[in-house]
Amino acid sequence: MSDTNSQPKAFPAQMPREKPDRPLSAAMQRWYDTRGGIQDYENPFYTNFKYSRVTGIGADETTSRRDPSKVLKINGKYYVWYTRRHTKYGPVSRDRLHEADDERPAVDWDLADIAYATSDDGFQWEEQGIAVHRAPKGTFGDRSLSTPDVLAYGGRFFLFYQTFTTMWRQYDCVGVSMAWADSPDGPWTRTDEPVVPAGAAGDWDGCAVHDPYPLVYQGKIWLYYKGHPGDKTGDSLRIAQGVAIAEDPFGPYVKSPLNPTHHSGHETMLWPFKEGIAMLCILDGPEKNTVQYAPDGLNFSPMAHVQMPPIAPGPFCPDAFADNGDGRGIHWGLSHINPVGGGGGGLGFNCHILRWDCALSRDIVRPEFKRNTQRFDSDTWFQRMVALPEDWRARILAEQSATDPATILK
Ligand code: AAL
Repeated sequence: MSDTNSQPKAFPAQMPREKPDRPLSAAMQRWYDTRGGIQDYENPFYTNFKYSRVTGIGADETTSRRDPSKVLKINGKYYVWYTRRHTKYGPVSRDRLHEADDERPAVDWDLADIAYATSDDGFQWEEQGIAVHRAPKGTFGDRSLSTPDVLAYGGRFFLFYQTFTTMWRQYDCVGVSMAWADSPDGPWTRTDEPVVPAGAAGDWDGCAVHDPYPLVYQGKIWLYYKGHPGDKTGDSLRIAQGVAIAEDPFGPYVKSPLNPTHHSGHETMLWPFKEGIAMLCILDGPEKNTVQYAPDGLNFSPMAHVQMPPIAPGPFCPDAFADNGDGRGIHWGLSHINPVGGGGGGLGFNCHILRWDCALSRDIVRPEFKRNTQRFDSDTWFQRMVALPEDWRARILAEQSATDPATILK
């Protein structure tokens, strides 16, 4: 029997609200210091994501729909804008990019236009057609328009999107341009000139400005974006995020001296939260799969780890342009996913849009979303991207037999 008197005093079952004055491990200290020592269920930045199929812009044999914008609700209708590709051929595979031509897209978001859809309930959508067409051949923006997001400002609507001219370029190098309209139904006028160009060669965003994402904050337009330098080999910063700020939707957009404002994440998704800006960090970088918060819109810290976040999300964010210092959060949105077996090229490589719901709103209580119940079943573990590829097995067996020493017994 152990002598309880010789044991140090155990940590209490009831978590002290304040950081207790006692020896604490590094993890316990960090929990109190950086996240207030609160559990997921009381953390406003923690959520699960639950997914639903949508109609109208869901899986489609003939058309790719991807990169949905944030969702607006105008006159009782939800609106979303997205990349739409409808080509005779599917994208060529990544190692045969030179085979792309006027009919053969290089990638899924090549030879695309910006389309939009509306919905009464956010589940059943009706595609309304193309909002912004590619420019005529031989002019700026003639190759592809993709990855749009929307700003409502001064009684007008603005769409920002990646604008590819001539051929899709290696490393996805591209800048952003825009179109504007007096109504969300258009007609849209393309400005046909870069509004946020890529940086200079050697800069963190020297090749690409991707995923433009406008919010109104501190009296200005904050256009968050993802940038990358191009050459993805070596030690270069691969993917990071930054912001360019303007007083007028038409610009000029001045890149923040603090850029990159983040080293992690992929497609941008941010929303006003209290006096600051919250963001979902997905897919890439050391802080992937986190929800982050910046009280000043620039200096982000991880507030919660999440599982299986949407990979290309746009939230329903009614106060994205309100700039009232009292962001209410979000509770649903859209994203795209890759097709079954997708990853390569070819016909049938069509991304499609789905819906996600979550609990990141200050106005809706959803305890079910605050519990981590994600214990995935075998379909998940053995899907193509997760299972060990058959042709790796021989190599792994060779490595294993060459290197696995016997267990050291003591
Ligand atoms: C997405 C986005 C941008 C890229 C491509 C289409 O995940 O980051 O939009 O260019 O992939």
